[in-house]
Amino acid sequence: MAAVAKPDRIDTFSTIHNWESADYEPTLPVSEKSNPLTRHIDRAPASSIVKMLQACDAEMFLEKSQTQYQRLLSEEMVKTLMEVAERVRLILKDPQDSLVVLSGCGTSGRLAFFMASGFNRELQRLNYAPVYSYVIAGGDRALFSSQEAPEDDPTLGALRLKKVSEGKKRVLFVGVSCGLSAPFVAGQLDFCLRHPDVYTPVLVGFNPAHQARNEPIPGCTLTFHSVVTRMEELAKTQKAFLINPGLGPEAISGSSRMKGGSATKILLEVVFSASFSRTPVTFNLILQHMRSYEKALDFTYSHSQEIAALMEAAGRSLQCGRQVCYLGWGSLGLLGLIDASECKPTFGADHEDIRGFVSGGYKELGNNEGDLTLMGPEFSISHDDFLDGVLPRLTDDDTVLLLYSDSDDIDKVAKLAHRVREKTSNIHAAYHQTAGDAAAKQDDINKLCSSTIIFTWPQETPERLQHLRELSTKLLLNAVSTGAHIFKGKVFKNYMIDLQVTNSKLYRRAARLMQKLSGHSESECEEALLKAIYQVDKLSEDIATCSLETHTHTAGKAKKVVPLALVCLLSGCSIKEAESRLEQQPIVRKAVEACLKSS
Ligand code: S6P
Repeated sequence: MAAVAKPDRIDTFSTIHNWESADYEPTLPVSEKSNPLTRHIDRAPASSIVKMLQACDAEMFLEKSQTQYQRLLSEEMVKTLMEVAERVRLILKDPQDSLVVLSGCGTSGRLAFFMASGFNRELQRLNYAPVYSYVIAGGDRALFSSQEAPEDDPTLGALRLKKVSEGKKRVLFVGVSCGLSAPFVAGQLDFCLRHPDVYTPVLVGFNPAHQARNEPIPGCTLTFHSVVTRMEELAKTQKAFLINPGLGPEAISGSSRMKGGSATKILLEVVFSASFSRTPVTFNLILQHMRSYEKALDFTYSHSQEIAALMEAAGRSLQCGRQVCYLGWGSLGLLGLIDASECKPTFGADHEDIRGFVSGGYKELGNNEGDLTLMGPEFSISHDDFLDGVLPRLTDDDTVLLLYSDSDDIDKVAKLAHRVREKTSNIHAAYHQTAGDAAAKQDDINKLCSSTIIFTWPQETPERLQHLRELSTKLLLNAVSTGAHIFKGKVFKNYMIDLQVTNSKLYRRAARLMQKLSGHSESECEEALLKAIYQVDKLSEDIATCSLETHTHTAGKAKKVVPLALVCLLSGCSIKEAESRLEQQPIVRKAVEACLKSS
């Protein structure tokens, strides 16, 4: 990776201090604040969107400032990573009776699966027994589809953890909740704290401890905050660990799949790789490893023009109601599946809008519950499924992106590229190669594609190289899917305007957004939200007294809840009228803007 220029003049430093200052959106934790860097992302051209994303991602690696926030590269953080790596090392020595469990909800759970299966494969390659397990809220169907409701259930979290670790004498539990907010994870951490003879809890998230969610959890005496406070006490004697650096607000407010997901991947890979190393885990080893991700980030964005062009192509497809398909190989393909599945809760997307397919399908994944194909069309994830179900309908209006590297079977990639090219010229590729190893056959694939981003990486150990390529692919896909939805009008300023309202966190976020945009009171906004959820113009006593769980469950069946609620609130019109306005103006941003102007 050659030295790469930083983005021109999005002034990172002045804006950083802006969000870090005590009076910037003071009631919100960092993970929910809006990022000053992306205030106008909804109106920016693709090239500027990419620059904004780069500047936001670069915030992950900024050194500690004078303020309260720990950073990824803070001394304290690196030391904690060293300690956790040592704990993992103990587990590796005793695979029979020990286990590392990774768990989380949504993207955090998907990455738990991604890393547990990746590191188990690595252990097998080195002739060690596998020691990693994962738990995702909602089970394996949540790996590829949006299942937000189980996130609210702490008892379920604890039960799943208990089940997966049955009979083990020593368990290192790594709970990931970017916002320090998911009750599912709080329940698991609490379970660990109540069984310290077996479990050592590690919490990964990206808010300072005092910003952990303090909202009461129905049917339970815990809050996430109360669990974190107990962990802080135990952390003093290394009976629990907190890995919670501040990364700065997400580019799209609250979208923790972006920086939150990237930092989760970086931190855990650094820890698990260090635990494999034959030499003692040193401060510099950890620090250098983290720095290699920073370089990978800069290197990825050195292709910003090509990323912007891809974003535009994907945006055009979504704007005309067509599809974007990621066709990937190995772990890069899995990242495509993950990116695609996140679009539903974030942008209110249909599962057909952006889809991922991975070579080998379930055979390659090794997930707990095996082949899920029969669960419905969302769970058809192999290239064969793509050839059977999607290819026949492809046109030039659909965008196809191949994700592969020099370690994949290039003949197979070429074969699939030929099949796609017969149906659409709108085929693109992101290809990773190692300097000096360029494959001649890859040229044939290039010729079939209207664009190819070639990432040429310097020589590295194969595992580390793979991790860096994965981060690079994640950043690329996050940029493409976020940008494409911005063009489709699913972002207003830097807020997701058509988010799903399918758990308590999303419900609160939606109500807050409505208050912010409309200036109406909390109760007026919540009333409008409920009317949109239940599709009524007047709230009955029954609805008003239902539990939040019932509201979020019902919201799962409705579409465009937040835009409908906003249009009704701002214009005073009925739900029917709001529906017809949104049908006439499917660019949600414009429909809402029109109401804001006339209100
Ligand atoms: C975020 C994504 C969500 C979150 C999930 C868990 O972009 O859509 O699915 O990953 O809500 O969040 P957290 O804060 O517990 O990691």
